[in-house]
Amino acid sequence: MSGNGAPELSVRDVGDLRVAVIAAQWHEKVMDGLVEGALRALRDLGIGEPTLLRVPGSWELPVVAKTLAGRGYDAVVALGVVIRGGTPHFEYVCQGVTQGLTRVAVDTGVPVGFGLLTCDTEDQALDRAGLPGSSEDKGHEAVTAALATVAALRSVSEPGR
Ligand code: RBF
Repeated sequence: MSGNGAPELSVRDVGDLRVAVIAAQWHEKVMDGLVEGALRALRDLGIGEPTLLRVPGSWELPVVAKTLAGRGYDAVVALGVVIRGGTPHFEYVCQGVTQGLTRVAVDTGVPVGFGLLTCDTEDQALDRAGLPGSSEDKGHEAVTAALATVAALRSVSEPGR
């Protein structure tokens, strides 16, 4: 799956939202890019004081996302990087995290931005990390998508406005 075809989202009137960003710590340089992209997106959207929480690895993202979703955040954004190694761990970690984050969003109704990179190589991950020279900025995209989803849900919960 490539990033080709990603939409240009326009998100407005979200400056009042409470947003939490959860970031794993494996693959530091890539994570630095993802976190910076996410925080830049939040600044651009007028969200001045997001919560940023660091967790050890991507595996820990769902449990923290679920807890924060239950504490009144309007959106949670999960960032992590998993690089394929020589063991089957890659598949297990990616599936567990993906299914866990899906469950959090669907079970709680709180949009979860999916900023988990699952890559064969570190170079691929760097190319998606929003760093100088990267072709994609997945941290920024994950924030924008989560807030666009909150805005979409708001528009149906207040019909006619
Ligand atoms: N966490 C990541 O965020 N990215 C990785 O690439 C990654 N690779 C791992 C490979 C193995 C073999 C194991 C056991 C764990 C890995 N983790 C990785 C850590 C995982 O997300 C979690 O933090 C730890 O397993 C502790 O629960």
